[in-house]
Amino acid sequence: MSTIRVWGAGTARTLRVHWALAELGVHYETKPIGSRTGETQSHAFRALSVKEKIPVVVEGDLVLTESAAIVTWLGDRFGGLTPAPATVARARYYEWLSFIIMELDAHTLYVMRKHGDLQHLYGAAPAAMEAAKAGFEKQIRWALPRIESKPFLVGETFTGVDILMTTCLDWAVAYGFDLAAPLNAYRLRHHERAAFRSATNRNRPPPAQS
Ligand SMILES: N[C@@H](CCC(=O)N[C@@H](CS)C(=O)NCC(=O)O)C(=O)O
Repeated sequence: MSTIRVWGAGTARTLRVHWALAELGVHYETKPIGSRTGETQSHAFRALSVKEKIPVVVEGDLVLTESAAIVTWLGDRFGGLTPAPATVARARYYEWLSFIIMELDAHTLYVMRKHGDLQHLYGAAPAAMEAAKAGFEKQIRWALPRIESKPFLVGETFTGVDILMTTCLDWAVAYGFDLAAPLNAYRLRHHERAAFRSATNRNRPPPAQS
């Protein structure tokens, strides 16, 4: 079996991968390169992914990008974090995954990042910022009653979509959203997991060289 190597540290999306591996108890190596450091443009990294984005996971000949795909693959590969294929639980898992990645990550929080903190790269766009904020507030309404009524998003156990949701809710709090109490309680409860704590440590980027 080849050793798994995780490229990337320091962001909510890289945390997802470190957290999944910690939940699964898998030994792995890290290349803790950071975003916006120039390290994603190195020759070595571009040989893996011309997207120039972290996280990336390598195992033998397999090079896998996209945090949600990586978390799901790791769950399937090591037997945990994912419901069995072709079950209703798996359908619900994909429903949550698509919702979180599209409606909370890509269409709203990441738009706010691009036209907020990163506006020197992507341009200032106040109307896009407002629409993204309103979009998050509207979409999270779908999640609220589902999170209010049970401890995990799918079934009776912690799965990969709980990792994705917690990292998005943390991101929303960092952007100043005032989350409804059940959403806040959900994310803080998952912070108590031992795997979250050890993943947070491994997700720390190395100190900047002076
Ligand atoms: N959809 C991708 C997004 C990956 C992404 O945008 N990563 C950012 C950091 S969170 C990145 O590497 N940006 C390029 C850079 O900073 O050089 C995923 O979920 O993995």
